[in-house]
Amino acid sequence: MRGRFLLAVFLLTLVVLTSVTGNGQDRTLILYIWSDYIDPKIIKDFEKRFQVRVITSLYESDDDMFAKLQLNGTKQYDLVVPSTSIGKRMVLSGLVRKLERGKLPNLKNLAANFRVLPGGLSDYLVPYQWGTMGVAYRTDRVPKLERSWGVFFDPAKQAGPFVMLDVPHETIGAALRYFGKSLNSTNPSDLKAVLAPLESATRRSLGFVGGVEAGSRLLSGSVSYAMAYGGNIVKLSAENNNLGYFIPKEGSELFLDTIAITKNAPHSDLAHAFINYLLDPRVGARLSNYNRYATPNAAAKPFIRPEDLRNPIMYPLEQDMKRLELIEDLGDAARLYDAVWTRLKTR
Ligand code: N2P
Repeated sequence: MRGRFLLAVFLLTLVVLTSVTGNGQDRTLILYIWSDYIDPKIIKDFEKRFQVRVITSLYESDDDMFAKLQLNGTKQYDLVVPSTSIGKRMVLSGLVRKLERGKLPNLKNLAANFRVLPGGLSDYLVPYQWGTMGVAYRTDRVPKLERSWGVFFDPAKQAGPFVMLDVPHETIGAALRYFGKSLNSTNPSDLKAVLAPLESATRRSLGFVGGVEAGSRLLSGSVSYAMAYGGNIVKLSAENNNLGYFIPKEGSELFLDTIAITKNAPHSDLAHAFINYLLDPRVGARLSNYNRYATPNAAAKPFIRPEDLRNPIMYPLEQDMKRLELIEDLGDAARLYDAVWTRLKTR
């Protein structure tokens, strides 16, 4: 009798405990994110404050993340950080879930121009960071590097060893801009036209690498220039003052990365709590102060390093803005890019 009573008390305690720890969800949160894209201190503080453990898993391109999520990853991860250039496909493929706005009161901190994303995407994606892709180079080696994508795509303009980004839309997009096309072109003849120059660049390059690796290659000096993400180069400049970065005269890419909750997130409540935490003004500032990418969070601006707000690599000047094009979702035309990519990878 006594044993049964104790068992009942034990079970009741268990029920009460699980309900206060969040709808039966265990206290773990699994974040799948681009490498080197969050201040580890943000994670530690969140863990402490919410009494949870955050597990991070890393990727180097939206394409890799998308493929992994399609392979049952929506149960494996709670949060992902897709660029809007793949956001629509993620929604249409059922990889992310609708946000519960009531759990995200800090959405009000977003700057007005980031509050509503086109195509109803704001129901799923929350702006995380924004920035540019361009050319990073060693100022001690190629101080006069021509401000043109030609340094990759025209053999006569090559000025030393280089690497390109291991991300189809970005690298093919750069070639499209060099030939005066939109980096979001879905016209098969544009893609056909850039194939040979891309093949030539691939042969002459030291290969395709992720953004973080591109930075390391520049630091080590194994390449003189590379396609790279601006914020990453600002960050590395603290270690080496021989790094430069520019937006080629033919124009380049502007990106908006977001954070989203996977369709079958095992810890959806915590995932909402994490997004809301990131949107706090001070936490949002910490994110940009670490990553050196621009913030979409208006309330975070007062806490951002003043010299960063003046840094044209992070917040492009008007003249650069004019040459930047938002990288957009290619939809079904992504297949055209994949076909080019396969040709480059299977030479
Ligand atoms: C972070 C890379 C930025 C991602 N390491 C660009 N979409």
